[in-house]
Amino acid sequence: MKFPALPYAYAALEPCIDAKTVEIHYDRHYRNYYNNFIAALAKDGIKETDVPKILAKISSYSTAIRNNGGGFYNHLLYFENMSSGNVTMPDSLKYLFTRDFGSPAQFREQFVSAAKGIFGSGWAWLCVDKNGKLFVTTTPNQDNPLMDIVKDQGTPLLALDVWEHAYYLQYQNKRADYIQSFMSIINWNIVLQRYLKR
Ligand code: MN3
Repeated sequence: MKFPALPYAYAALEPCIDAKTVEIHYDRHYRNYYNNFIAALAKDGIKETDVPKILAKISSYSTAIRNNGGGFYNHLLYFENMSSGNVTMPDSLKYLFTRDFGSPAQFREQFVSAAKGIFGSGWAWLCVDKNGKLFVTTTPNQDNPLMDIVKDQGTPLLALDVWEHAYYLQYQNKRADYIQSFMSIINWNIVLQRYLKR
């Protein structure tokens, strides 16, 4: 398992997320989760290398694997589902948002309000459930919707990191502004690909 390359330059998300924040977040926080995950797997002699499979049975693994495996996987999704270009929402996603939330705008409202409502550190998610229905949920710390310990389980399509390290340099306490900026740099093609590949 290699540490994934960042799919764009550090400055690519400016002005929504500044280069220094992306650099520290990717190269220190994310890399630490990756290194600690690999170390925790080795310590417990775990041979399984399929990360979603590990997460799906996280209740039978150590806390170090839960925190760092979650941290690794969540950041993989997060950095991948942002883009420097303005990616327009594919019609098929508009259809799904209309079917399951009422409209793309109503999806957006639910997602933003869920993200704003997280107390402390955590993640906001757009997921798809076993029946193909989309839903919005949140998880604390580095938990995620693949884990067998969370209430709302599903396959993540969109990940938003609301830990302070994701925005504090640029936005300080203004989490709502960071969330609004994030909404304008979503790579909708990746979101759709994840839906189709699930
Ligand atoms: Mn983070």
